[in-house]
Amino acid sequence: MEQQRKTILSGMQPSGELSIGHIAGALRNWVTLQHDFDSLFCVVDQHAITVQQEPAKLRKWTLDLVAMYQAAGVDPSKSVVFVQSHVPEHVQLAWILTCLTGMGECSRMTQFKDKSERHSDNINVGLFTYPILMAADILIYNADLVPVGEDQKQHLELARNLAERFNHRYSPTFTVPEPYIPKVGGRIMSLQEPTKKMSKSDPNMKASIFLTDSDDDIRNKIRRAVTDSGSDIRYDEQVRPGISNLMSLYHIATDKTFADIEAEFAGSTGYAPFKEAVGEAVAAYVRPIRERFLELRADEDSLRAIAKAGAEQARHRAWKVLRKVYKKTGFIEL
Ligand code: ATP
Ligand code: LTN
Repeated sequence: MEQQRKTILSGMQPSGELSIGHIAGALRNWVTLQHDFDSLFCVVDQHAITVQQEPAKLRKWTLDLVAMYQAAGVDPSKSVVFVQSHVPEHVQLAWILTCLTGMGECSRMTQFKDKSERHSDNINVGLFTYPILMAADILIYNADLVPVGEDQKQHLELARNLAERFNHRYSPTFTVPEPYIPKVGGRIMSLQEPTKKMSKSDPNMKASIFLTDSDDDIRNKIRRAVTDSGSDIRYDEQVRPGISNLMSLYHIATDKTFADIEAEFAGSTGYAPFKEAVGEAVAAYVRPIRERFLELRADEDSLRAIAKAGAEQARHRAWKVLRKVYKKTGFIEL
């Protein structure tokens, strides 16, 4: 008998345009893993409203992500692609998990601390409890593995604790999920401040390479990337965060190892030839993704149809788990 495949789930917020960081940290792995896992990929619009969003932009970015997932290689005939708000069971489970979470557990979250500093005019309760909704996204499908960037590790830890806590308090119910974080590219840094994560919400457009950037934009941004003093190409995240970040991008775009890259540029004078090569390689890597995105994005009916079919499949699965959880919690059946 065929063994049941393990499940993966991941998601991204429709809160801006995706960058090469999203590909490096997450999407690349989704695409590879979808062949061997039962896969669900979600556009987490309910997470996005933890910071203020313009409704029209939120709608646009949600469909952008449905298209971008596919442009990067997610195949909706293999993977379930859906929008979080179409599957209300996530929020329903989140409430139960909220009642199992200590205040201290949420206040320790570094993303909460960062975002509440950046959005000090809107420190809402949703921003605080956000990791509990993320835990619900994962646990409601009994995901085994969650492919994400490094910044999500702490949130995953909470999901694991909540799964164990529920299982212990009631009876074994949830799979305890494992994070799946790439060794290289788990944290792509800003091109302007290489000690800070590259982020879609960075107001400095030169800091991020967006997947819709033109070849020239990409070459120029990499040419102007802030690099460290020195002139040789050597990987050292601590001492040379700028060059190391560009080496990671070069690795993502070409699959060359750090040793190959160091050998390729050994003896070259200054950073310019290296930056040219990185610019060219990243432009060539992003080009087909951008072209495919533009093609897919032009057909909104298809994107909506994919999201609808995905939501139907996701709801079917989510409801089965939620029903069990409701029963164990002591809610009487309607
Ligand atoms: P941002 O701060 O850029 O708006 P985010 O991290 O809040 O982004 P999401 O869109 O939810 O946004 O991130 C989706 C996935 O992409 C997560 O798994 C996250 O870890 C990963 N990711 C985002 N930025 C990077 C990066 N610079 N390097 C590696 N992975 C990243
Ligand atoms: N918290 C993540 C987005 C996210 C997610 C998820 C990732 C929400 N729910 C479930 C993986 C699995 C972020 O901010 N990047």
